[in-house]
Amino acid sequence: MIESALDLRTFIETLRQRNDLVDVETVVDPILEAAAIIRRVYEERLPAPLFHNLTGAMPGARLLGAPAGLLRNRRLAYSRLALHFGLPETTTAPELVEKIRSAVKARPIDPVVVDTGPVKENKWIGAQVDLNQFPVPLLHEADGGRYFATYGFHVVQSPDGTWDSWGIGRMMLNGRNSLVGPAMATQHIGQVRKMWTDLGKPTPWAMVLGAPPAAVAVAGMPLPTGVSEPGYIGALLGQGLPVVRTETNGLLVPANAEIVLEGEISLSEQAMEGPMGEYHGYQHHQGNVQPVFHVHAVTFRNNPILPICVAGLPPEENHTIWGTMISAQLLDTCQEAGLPIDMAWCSYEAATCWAVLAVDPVKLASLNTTAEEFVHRVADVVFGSHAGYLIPKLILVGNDLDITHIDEVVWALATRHHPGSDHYSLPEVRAFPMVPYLNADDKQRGTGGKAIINCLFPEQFQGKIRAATASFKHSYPEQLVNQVLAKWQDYGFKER
Ligand SMILES: Cc1cc2nc3c(=O)[nH]c(=O)nc-3n(C[C@H](O)[C@H](O)[C@H](O)COP(=O)(O)O)c2cc1C
Ligand SMILES: [Mn+2]
Repeated sequence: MIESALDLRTFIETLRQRNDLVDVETVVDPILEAAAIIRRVYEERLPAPLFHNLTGAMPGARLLGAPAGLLRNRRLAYSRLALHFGLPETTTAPELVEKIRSAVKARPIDPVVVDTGPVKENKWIGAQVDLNQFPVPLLHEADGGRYFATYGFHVVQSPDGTWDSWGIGRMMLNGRNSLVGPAMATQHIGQVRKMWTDLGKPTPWAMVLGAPPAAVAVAGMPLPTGVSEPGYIGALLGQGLPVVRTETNGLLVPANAEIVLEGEISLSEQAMEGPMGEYHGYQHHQGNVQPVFHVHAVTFRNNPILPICVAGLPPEENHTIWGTMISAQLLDTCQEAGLPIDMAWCSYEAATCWAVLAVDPVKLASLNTTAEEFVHRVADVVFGSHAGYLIPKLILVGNDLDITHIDEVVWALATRHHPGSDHYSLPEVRAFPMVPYLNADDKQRGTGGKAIINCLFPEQFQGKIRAATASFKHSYPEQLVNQVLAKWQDYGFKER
């Protein structure tokens, strides 16, 4: 199954064999119609659509929707996401987080440079470039333009060649050979761009679409500054990713990507971008000016497949990919700092606007700390990190709960959190400006809107419990629980 992590077409074939893909042969308009279908697919948790016939696009060009959408069957809910990492269909959320985090500890494996690959099957250089030939979708009626990239990643390199940064970022069409999109100063693309700008040069840049699924997922992971995503992808897969050089600027890109755009981020040219329906579930009314990206060459596979994410209400890839990758990174950051955290999870239902941290109460008690002191330590560690900066709210709960089950988190919030003493608002902490509830003041100051919501009972800081849980798992002797499970069908129930 590792082949599915390494190649989008193998990934698609695996989904097809699992009946988790619909080949849409009917003519579909990339202007709104494809996106509306994909939106319904996310919300109803249906198989991923592969559109084969798109109005206005060159023959053979295809769109893939909901590449990491969830499934309706609870046992298989994460299977499309898990396939990005070559993991089995029944992989659980904690198993996903553990797999992703395990690579943080592994030695990076550099990509392997090969002479050529499928991405070189077609080449447009200079004046041949015409992005309009691809089925560039309009994703929401109120969007400011058509989005070429919603599930592709930027490739940039620091001028000294020591840091390769691969990061997912949206890109709106700005004509036949240019795009426009954010390069936020706090994201690595913005940091690398500043290094080039300080030298007075435009940033050499490429955008990879239809990359190996594991590579896309890692490009959506806020690894610490200076860490190169390609080496991390190698560590995750246990082998170096095959890469080729671009035609014009010497950057390295996956050899079997579907489409690679290459060129530069202009030094100072800007254009209007957006608005776009976004990950938090809202559509703002106005766009912003953003840097222009010039495309000097395009290489692509025959019958190229452009994967897209139609952002909005969960669950879509900003939750299933971004949220899961952030969860793994937060867990690692907490454990590296010696915090007694067993698990971290950005509940998909919270649209990547909160993370839940599961605290080991035994280790917590051994720290001999107070709630106030502990909360501020967690805030320093998490909100001070590259990944934690993106998340506005943290919820602390005991590890007796499975924090990947939203019903257990809701129960803890309702029953363990004292609104008078357990809510910590942190007005001085740096704000992530995309958070929708921030007000004009917060945005002006660049701080505020962050909180820690403590759902640990005061006794837990002294190693005591206030009350035990009344449930199937907690209220009966273990031996009886096992016996009941073993005899489940004998009682007359159909399933265990
Ligand atoms: C589907 C998807 C879309 C995303 N879109 C954007 C985006 O438009 N802008 C952005 O800054 N981050 C976006 N992200 C999040 C970044 O990819 C993520 O924060 C990543 O860590 C950025 O790379 P960096 O940490 O190397 O800066 C998106 C993530 C996913 C999974
Ligand atoms: Mn990075």
